Amino acid sequence: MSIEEMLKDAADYIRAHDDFLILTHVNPDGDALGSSLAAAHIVGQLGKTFTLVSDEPIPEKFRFLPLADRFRQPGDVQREFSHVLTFDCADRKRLGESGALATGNATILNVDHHATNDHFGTYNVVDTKAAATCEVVYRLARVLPVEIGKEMATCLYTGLLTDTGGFRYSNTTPETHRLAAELLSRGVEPYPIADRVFETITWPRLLLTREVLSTIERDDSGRIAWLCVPLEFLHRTGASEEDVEGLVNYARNIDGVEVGILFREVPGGKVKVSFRSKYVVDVGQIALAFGGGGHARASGCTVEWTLEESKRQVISKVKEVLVP
Ligand SMILES: [Mn+2]
Repeated sequence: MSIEEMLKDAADYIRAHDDFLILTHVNPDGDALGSSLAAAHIVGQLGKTFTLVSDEPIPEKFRFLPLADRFRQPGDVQREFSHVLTFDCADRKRLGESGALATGNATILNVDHHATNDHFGTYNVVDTKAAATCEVVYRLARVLPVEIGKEMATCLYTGLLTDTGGFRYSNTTPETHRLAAELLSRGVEPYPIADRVFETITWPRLLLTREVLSTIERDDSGRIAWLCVPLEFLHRTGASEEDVEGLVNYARNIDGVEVGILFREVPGGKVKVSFRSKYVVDVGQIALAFGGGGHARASGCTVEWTLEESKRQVISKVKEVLVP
């Protein structure tokens, strides 16, 4: 089925139903929030009701997004839904606890751009060529059609901006810039968005960065570098989980490094691993090998080892891929 046909089916599905549960992945990023909030604007414009749910509170830097205050956490929602829309989520497990708010026989529309998406929906609009899920949601808005005003455009632009790292990553195409231009022409103000999502840094985050940088190591070849975030770092600096976001780039950005990794201890004896690569290594596949997923240049997984054992296992796997 072509993307156009999938979009048409998705549009028919939305038009035919009401009372939607809108979900995205755990630890939502700019694209997860931008795409699900743009969908909330779409559904609202069609005169339908929606309930937005996310496992975690919305990160402070994304609270400016129009309708962000409508997000609830699973514990605040005392009912189930039979019509569900999911965004930027590659598999059902990534929905976290929020996924349990869907009835057993719920109809799910899965809108995404991850290559590792397993088409878990009843309807699936998965465009792996799209730079961001927001790009797919924009096309859905055009197909329905609904008016794309400044508020919806702001949500879409934020996802496009963050998933392309400010239009710098390899997923940036002429289409990405054309869409950005289109959204700007609908009233989006690029400077305050970029200032909030990229430039502004809280004091706890700066303190955390200082600690995390002190853990930097690299392998003998200088092509793999990694950072660690033991639980105590968060306690000591007063930083929150969202403050860890993006720190992996310090490892990736080192001259000569192909793969940057960040190991973050989480409660329950688990370690979250984030991967970033530059040109050759498909870190989406590496993450998949450890039960995670993502993109070729950015991915992640959660393993149930100590910090030390996680480093040993994961780095040895990356070495295998890097030095055939
Ligand atoms: Mn995305």
